[in-house]
Amino acid sequence: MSYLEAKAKYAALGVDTDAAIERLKSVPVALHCWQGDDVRGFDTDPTKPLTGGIQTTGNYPGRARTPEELMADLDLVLKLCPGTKKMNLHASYAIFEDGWADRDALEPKHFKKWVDFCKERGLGCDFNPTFFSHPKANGLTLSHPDPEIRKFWIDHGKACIRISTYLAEELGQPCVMNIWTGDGFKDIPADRMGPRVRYKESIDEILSEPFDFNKVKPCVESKVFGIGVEAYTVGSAEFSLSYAAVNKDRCIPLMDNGHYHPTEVVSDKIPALLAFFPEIALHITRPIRWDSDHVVLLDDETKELCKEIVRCGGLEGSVNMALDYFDASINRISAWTVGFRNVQKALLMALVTPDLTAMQNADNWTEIMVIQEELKTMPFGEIWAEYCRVCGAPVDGEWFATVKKYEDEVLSKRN
Ligand code: RNT
Ligand code: ZN
Repeated sequence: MSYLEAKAKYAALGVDTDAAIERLKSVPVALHCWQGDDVRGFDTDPTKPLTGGIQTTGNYPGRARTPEELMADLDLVLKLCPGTKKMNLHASYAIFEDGWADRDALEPKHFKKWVDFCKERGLGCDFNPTFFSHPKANGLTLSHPDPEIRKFWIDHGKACIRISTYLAEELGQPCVMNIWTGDGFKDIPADRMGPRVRYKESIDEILSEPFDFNKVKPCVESKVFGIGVEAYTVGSAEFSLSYAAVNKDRCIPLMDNGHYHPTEVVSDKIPALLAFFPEIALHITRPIRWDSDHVVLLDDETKELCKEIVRCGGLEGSVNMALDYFDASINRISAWTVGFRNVQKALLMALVTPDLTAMQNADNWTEIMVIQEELKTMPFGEIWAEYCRVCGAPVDGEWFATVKKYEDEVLSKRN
């Protein structure tokens, strides 16, 4: 079957596939730099383990060890993925050209090379303060009872606001700045309230750093639990959502679909939040039994998530999309590419799904079921292939050989 034949099939359902392709092409999705090096970054000892309740597992050869290697790897991923990409950096990816600086002393100049990278490729850039993998991040950061430790991390947050402003201004696109900490306890706390009050006050202080909300979009990301912090998470769902609701003029809520109880789904939470917030942010990942951060697949929940984004008008700017996963057990370029392409696929699939709202309102559930089931065997692959061609990206079946070649020629030479 050709694209034209597939297009006609969708047209019979009232779907304009050309318009869907055209729409998706310009929607930015943020690509996380941290898949390339197992979330190690460049500012601390790379032999030290990740802390803060997150973990990468696996030891596949070829991890990027330097900014140059990470950028080269990213370049290949950018080429292999259709659609509009935006970079997503962590503060720990600072590049020190004239001496190391600790997290509380980071400056825009430490991200100049990333700005050059983004400019040359026409990319915007999102940003994340890094409240983990650091000697001062031992269990608690922004909610720590010691005012000096708290101040260190507040200063880090403020530095990150200034860096986010720099990224937004240099690149001419808003910078989503996500605040996530792994603050929490392994076992039943004696005091659940204290850390939360301190966390709230610390975020207040960070956000007292002046910024333009049209350029810098601070988010708070919630979490249910992390490895080593199983009993209590300071920035729980209720805490983070309430914080964002009360501070709507300068903060937006971020949902990571690995951060909820296993039967909860973020797809359903998107319209719930958009009924109250003009803007939300997402970390798209794949949890297996816990926040395992596996590569995003084209599974039912990814499709449903993207369907809600599209249905709720999220492509018009109310949903800031970012990927967030890290698998160290497979080729990292492939991990990045499969996940990014899958999000694009799920979004395109949603765009070529007929809107059945009128049927729902007429209580026509029988027909909704019939159509939804039949949609599953529509020739979507042809629409996807056309999208890849329009974007100048390889179609399915055409990109993996490039990754293999890069593995042989470049990645396998790293130790
Ligand atoms: C951790 C959060 C957080 C991180 C990144 C590296 O559970 O999902 O977003 O994955 O900031
Ligand atoms: Zn996340």
